[in-house]
Amino acid sequence: MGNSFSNISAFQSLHIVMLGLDSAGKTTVLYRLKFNEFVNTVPTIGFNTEKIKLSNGTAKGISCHFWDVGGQEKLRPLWKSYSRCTDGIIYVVDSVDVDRLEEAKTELHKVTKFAENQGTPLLVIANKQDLPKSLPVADIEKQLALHELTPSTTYHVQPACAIIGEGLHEGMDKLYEMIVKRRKSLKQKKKR
Ligand SMILES: Nc1nc2c(ncn2[C@@H]2O[C@H](COP(=O)(O)OP(=O)(O)OP(=O)(O)O)[C@@H](O)[C@H]2O)c(=O)[nH]1
Ligand SMILES: [Mg+2]
Repeated sequence: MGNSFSNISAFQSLHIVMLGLDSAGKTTVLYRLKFNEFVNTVPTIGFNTEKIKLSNGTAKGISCHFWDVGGQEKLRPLWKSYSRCTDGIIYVVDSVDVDRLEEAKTELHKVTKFAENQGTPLLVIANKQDLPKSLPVADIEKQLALHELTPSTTYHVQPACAIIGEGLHEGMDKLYEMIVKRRKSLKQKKKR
């Protein structure tokens, strides 16, 4: 009772959208969180959706409705409607795919500029940290130019390996924390 997160009820579902270039690992993250085990994926044509009750960390017990949208170029026009008015955006990046970091940056900045996404908390998952040539989070943060995002966007960059699930619960805790803070500040603004 009474911790700083208690104003989001365990019965309330958070609406989370997961975006990122094709093959970044979004669907692997989704099923890792859902089943707590590795699930072999195929490229997503369209989207996957799952209701997941978080089972660990400070966000334990919180229900999330995840939308995992395919990242192939032809599917990216869908991102706008799927990210509209969500509680949080997860952006998954392949930490080894250095050649496409610029493309990942351009697509991310597009998403955060949509009017409906202003201020939506952002969790960047720097995925595939198990691979030897993976870039560290500081480099990913720099290459994605996260400091250039609109000032109202709060973000966190989480190193992770979706295959074994490392870093995912820490990342969800951070996202949850940002969502709670945003709700509090919106509530206070309404009161004024
Ligand atoms: N080594 C390693 N491979 C990973 C990791 N996460 C995902 N993969 C692999 O990356 C490939 C793509 O993963 P997906 O989860 O299908 O990628 P996606 O982002 O959903 O791709 P689209 O559906 O095309 O947008 C698969 O072969 C995964 O097994 C990770 O942390 N480490
Ligand atoms: Mg997928």
